[in-house]
Amino acid sequence: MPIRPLVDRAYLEQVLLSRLSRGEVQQWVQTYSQPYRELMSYYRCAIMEVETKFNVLNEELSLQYDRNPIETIKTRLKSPESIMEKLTRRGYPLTVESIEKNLNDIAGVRVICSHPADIYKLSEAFLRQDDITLLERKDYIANPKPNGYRSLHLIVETPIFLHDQKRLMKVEVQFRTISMDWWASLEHKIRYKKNLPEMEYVERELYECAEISAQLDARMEKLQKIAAQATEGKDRALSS
Ligand code: 0O2
Repeated sequence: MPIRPLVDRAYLEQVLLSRLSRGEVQQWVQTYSQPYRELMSYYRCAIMEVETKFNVLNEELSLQYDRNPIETIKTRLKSPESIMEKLTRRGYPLTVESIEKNLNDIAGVRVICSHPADIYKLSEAFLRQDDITLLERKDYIANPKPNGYRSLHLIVETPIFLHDQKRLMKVEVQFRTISMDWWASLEHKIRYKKNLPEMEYVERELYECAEISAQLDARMEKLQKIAAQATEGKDRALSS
C-alpha cells in the first residue's frame, strides 16, 4: 500500500464533485483545502511513527527468535473517495473536523507476520508501549467473520511531535499472517464490497479457502516450533 503523495487540489475537487454541487465544492475547497492537506500530513507522520515501532520490534525480536517475526509492513492513507464515501454512508458531516472525529482508519498500517503466535506477541509488545493508547480491538482470528476473514484489528492513538506541538492521531493497525493476507487480498478483488448478487458457490468456496488457509497456518506454526526445539536441543548439547 504505497503512501499517496500530497493530495492535489484538482483531484480533491473531482472527488468532491461526485458528492456535492459545483458551488458547494468551490465553497468546500476554499474552506477546507489547506486544513485537509495538513490533516493528511499528520496522518502520514502517525503512519511513520507506528511503522518505526514495528521495525524496532522486528529488529529486537529477530535476535531473540533467530528469525524475523514480521514478513512485511504495508501502509496506506485512506483515499479522498473512500473518506467521502464513508462519511456519506455513515451520515457524518463532510468537514475536516468530522474526518478526524468520526473516522478511525484514515491512517492504516498492516503488519504481515510469519505465524499466528507472532501476531499476539507483537500486538501485546506494541500495546505495552507507554505512548500507545488502545481505543478498539477486534480479534477476527479468534472470531473470524462469517465469510472467513481473519485478522487482528487495533485502533490506537499515537502522539506525533511537530515543531511546536504534540498531536494525538488515530491509526488502524491490522495484523495478518501471510496466508490471512493472501486470502483477504484475493477475496477483496473477487467479492468484498462489490454488492454482488448472492452467490452461494463463491461464498462457500471462499469460506472453505479461508478454513484451509487457517489449517496451513496451524501446520506451519507447528513445524516452526519443532524446528525451534530441535535447534535449542542442539545448542544445549554443544554447550554442555
Ligand atoms: P481498505 O481499502 O482496506 O481500507 P468499515 O468496513 O470500515 O466501515 P468497520 O467495522 O469499522 O467497518 O471495519 P472492520 O471490520 O474493522 O474492517 C475494516 C477493514 O478491515 C477494511 O477496511 C478491510 O481492510 C478489512 N476487512 C474487514 N472485513 C473484511 C473482509 O471481509 N474481507 C476483506 N478482504 N477485508 C476485510 P476498508 O475500509 O473496507 O478497506
